[in-house]
Amino acid sequence: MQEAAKSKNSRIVLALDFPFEAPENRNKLLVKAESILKAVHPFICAVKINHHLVLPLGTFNGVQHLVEQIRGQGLLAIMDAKVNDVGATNQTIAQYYYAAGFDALIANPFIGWEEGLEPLFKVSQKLNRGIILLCYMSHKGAREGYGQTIIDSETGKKTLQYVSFAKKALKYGADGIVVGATYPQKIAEIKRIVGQNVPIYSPGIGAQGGDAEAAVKAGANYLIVGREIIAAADPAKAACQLLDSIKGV
Ligand code: O7M
Repeated sequence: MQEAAKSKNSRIVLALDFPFEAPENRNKLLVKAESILKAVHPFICAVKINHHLVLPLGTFNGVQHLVEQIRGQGLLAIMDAKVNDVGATNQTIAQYYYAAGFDALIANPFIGWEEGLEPLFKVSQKLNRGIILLCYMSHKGAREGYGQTIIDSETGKKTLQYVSFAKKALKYGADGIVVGATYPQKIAEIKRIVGQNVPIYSPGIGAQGGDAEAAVKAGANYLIVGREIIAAADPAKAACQLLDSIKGV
């Protein structure tokens, strides 16, 4: 990611999400995705694909073609599967996405290490791909899970769930963590824990109310941005303006 961000001079990860299309019209999504990519690729360093495209287009011969185009433009391709199952299942999910060419996968740390994340990290390290873990999500309900106070299973002490996840991301050697741009104070708090060792990916800019400059100032390394760019009348202009707003911050 560092290399891609440096060569593209951008820390924007495009969330290539589109609203629902009737299944019989799903090819429109591919056309839309290709046209956005063509317009926006000079202003971003990576693309994050979610169920919005995998469900209608499928993986092989579907998003795989997009992944090839993304990587062909010097960008990284991240699959936002929010992997959340038992280890053997996680491993198989990862193998399929990596076979389709994805560079990294997003996973949910609530599943824990043993027989959960461990097999996922193993297969990812073996194939030289990355794992990005959720730490504090951007929506309001995040406080019910990521924000709750827990008794840490290792220390027996009271702590906040997201503080525990940030420490675990460091311990596991995660390639990144996700912290909502809607909570810049939490970005700053988590940054103090992970330092420069685990990059922070921050979604929730614009449509969800988060501010790009505030997120970067608080310590976000990368911004995950969807509707602010994709739903704009001129996506390239929107991406360029967003990039300008965080240059030098
Ligand atoms: O910019 P938006 O709001 O149109 O899109 C944000 C994208 O980031 C969308 O793909 C969400 O699924 C994702 N996201 C969040 O919005 N909030 C989170 O807390 C986490 C993610 C995410 O990317 O998780 C990996």
